[in-house]
Amino acid sequence: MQQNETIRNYLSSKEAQEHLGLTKEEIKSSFLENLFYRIGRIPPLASNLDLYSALALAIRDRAFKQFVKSTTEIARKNAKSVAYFSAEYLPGPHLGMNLLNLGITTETRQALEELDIKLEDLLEEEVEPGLGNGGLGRLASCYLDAMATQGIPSVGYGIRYEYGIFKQEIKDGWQSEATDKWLHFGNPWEVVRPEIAYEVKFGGKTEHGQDFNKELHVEWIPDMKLKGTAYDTPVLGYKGNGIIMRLWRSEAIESFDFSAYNGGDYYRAVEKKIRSENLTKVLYPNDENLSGKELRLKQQYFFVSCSLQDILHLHMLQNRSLETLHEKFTIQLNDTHPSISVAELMRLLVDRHDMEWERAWDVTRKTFAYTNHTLLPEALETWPVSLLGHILPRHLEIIYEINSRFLHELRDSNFSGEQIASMSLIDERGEPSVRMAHLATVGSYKVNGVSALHSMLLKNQVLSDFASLWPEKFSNVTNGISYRRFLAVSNPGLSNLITEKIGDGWYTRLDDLKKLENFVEDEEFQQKWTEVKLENKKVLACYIQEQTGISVAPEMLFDVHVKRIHEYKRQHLKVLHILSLYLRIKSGNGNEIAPCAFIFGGKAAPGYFMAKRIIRLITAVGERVNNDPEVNSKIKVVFLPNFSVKQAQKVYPAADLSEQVSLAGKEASGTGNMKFALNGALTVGTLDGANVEICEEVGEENFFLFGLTTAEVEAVKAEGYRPYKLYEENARLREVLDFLVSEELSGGDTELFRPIYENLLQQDPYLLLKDYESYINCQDHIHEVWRNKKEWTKKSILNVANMGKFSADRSIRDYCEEIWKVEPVRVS
Ligand code: CRA
Repeated sequence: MQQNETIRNYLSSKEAQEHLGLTKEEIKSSFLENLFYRIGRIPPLASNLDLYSALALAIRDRAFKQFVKSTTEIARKNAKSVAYFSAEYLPGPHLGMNLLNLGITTETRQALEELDIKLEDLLEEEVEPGLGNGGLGRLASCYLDAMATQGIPSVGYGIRYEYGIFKQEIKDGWQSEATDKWLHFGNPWEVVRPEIAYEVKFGGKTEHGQDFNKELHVEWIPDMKLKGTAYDTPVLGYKGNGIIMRLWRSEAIESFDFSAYNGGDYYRAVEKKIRSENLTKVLYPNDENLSGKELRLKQQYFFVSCSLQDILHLHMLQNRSLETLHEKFTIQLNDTHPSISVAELMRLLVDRHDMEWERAWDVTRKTFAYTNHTLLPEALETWPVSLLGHILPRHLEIIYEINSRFLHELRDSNFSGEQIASMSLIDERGEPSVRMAHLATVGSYKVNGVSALHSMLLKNQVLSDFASLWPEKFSNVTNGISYRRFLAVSNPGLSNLITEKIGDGWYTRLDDLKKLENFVEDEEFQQKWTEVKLENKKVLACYIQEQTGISVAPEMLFDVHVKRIHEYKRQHLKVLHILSLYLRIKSGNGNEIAPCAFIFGGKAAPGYFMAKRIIRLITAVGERVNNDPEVNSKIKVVFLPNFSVKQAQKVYPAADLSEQVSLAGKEASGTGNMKFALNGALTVGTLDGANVEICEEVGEENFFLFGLTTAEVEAVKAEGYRPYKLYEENARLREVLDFLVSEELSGGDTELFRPIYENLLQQDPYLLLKDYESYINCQDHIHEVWRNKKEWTKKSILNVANMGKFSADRSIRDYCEEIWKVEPVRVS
């Protein structure tokens, strides 16, 4: 306590304030100091990487300072905190964001200029941590940013993968995967905390017996132990608080097995170390697809166990009993990946802290809340009972106990035998397995979906019986994004133009953007708006040229489809559209088509056959189109390799049209859709995920809607969908589909795209053929509107003006008010 007092006094002292180093001179001297003393270089000999690292270290220190201030205040108030449990994060580059959050971008640029260094060159040096697959990981990072900004006491817990999401290269038109060595040149943003480490056990058996007081006691005797060490990265809020992302790295408890070493068996001695470190080596690159691998379950348990032990430790520093845990902590489960937490917390409370089962269950159920991010059956996690029991024998017993009590409850209510079997935590059909979504639902006080439509479907379909049992448990929090990253930092042109008109209140007051509506008819403003977009398109065109060798004219309509490659996202529907244009131009009917660049980007899971074929299809279409002088002044096709947050920040500002064309009912929310619209792109989309709400906000007249609704999709499927019939009936569609297996497209190998062709004709699980006509007509309409530049610009302005709802700050407010009941703690 006395130490806290000292720290507090220091932090509020003049000396500490001065130490913030926010003037140009202070930034310069801190930068140089870091360059000399921590990097060991002088400017003339320093590489850009050295310079970047020195600047990053200088900024990181300021970021930690904000964190220390916030933490001191939170501790003083003993305030309730949020622990966000996520197996994935995609923070994106830190430097630009941290400069913005500290309010020192201009000062830093000037300080560097005086040393003949360009800030932009250093920003380019940063390698981002690719610790996630896509939307879910990026969402977690947007939420940390929003929690920090709003002063929500919070920590983001996760895994420090040594190799993040693979680096995608395109070789002969195919995706190839290379390891992502993001730590190769060091990571100036993190601090390792060797003293914050916890032991984690695996395997072995349990022994049930009595303790000294003759109480029943279970002992878990593992066959392997390792430790998790904390690596902290500060996450700054806008002009204020700081929180941390705490990632765990697995290590051997002892770095050498000395008994083996002394016996002369050196390799056996290091084997244990290597085995332990392997656990957090690599991220599983599957987005919305269960990997089912033992190592993946171990990773999940590892980070959950470290994080829960950390939380219990922190709780006990200030509180006397774990019975009040839920009053001081709420834990948000980011999908089911961390859902083994429910059993682990029970184990820690009951086995380690001797709490009675009922009491522990009450605390557990009041501590966790669960967000579901997908309804796709192949993404709903289940673990074979045999595998779970082998790795976590005690947890399996606990899950059985939870289940037996839960089923007992159900039997007392009016559920049928069939319903009870389908709600059970154990799926007994086939090989028995544990349904992680059920474990998370039963063990949480709240369950939410990520858009209004998705939450509704979750409640009415996937978890409908649970929703009828506990209606008050279910809610919706529509996803949101960080405006500061995806507009202020990544699109300075547009962001300055907006700020000139309405001030910079929009950085934190979401609805401020609405004021832009007052300028929608202002011709000068419209003019500037188009100029900014054109500038951004020029920058992207250069980047495309650099990365792919393809030249696109900035005046073309930039029609962009960037996201993970997945059949349900229907990148191949876009390809069918492009092929229809190609054939139209070739047959001399292309006059109505506006010059257009189709830009794709996104990674395919390495084992996902169809997704990889779709990439090959896009590159083949590109080769055909871009090299045909008859068409290439009208259309161009680009596949940008290695989509990442850093690359995304270049792409969104330059897009005219955002493709959000998933089959209705399949995309839980989407967040790319929000980032595009925030940067003034118009959306062509189905009524899926958050598209529904975006369309509502910006108005149907400013959104290009097409395709079936979820209800229509269900009806089509119920009737017995026959895609082949559509192929037979629609000559234009037939021509396009047949082109897929033509020699002309595949360069002679007509088998190359046959799997896609057959899939569409025989099953078409995502109803591309059904939505085709509606999509093509919508695209024709888009080209018509595009020709009226003024109309287009007005729609673009209105899109940005109405994006307030989709700020992550709003989402976090919703979580705080409706789920977490956590109050902000602000520092000055
Ligand atoms: N793949 C959904 O598919 C959603 C994000 C974040 C996803 C997206 O529609 O925007 O989550 N689901 O909520 C997911 O990861 C495990 O499920 C995604 O990113």
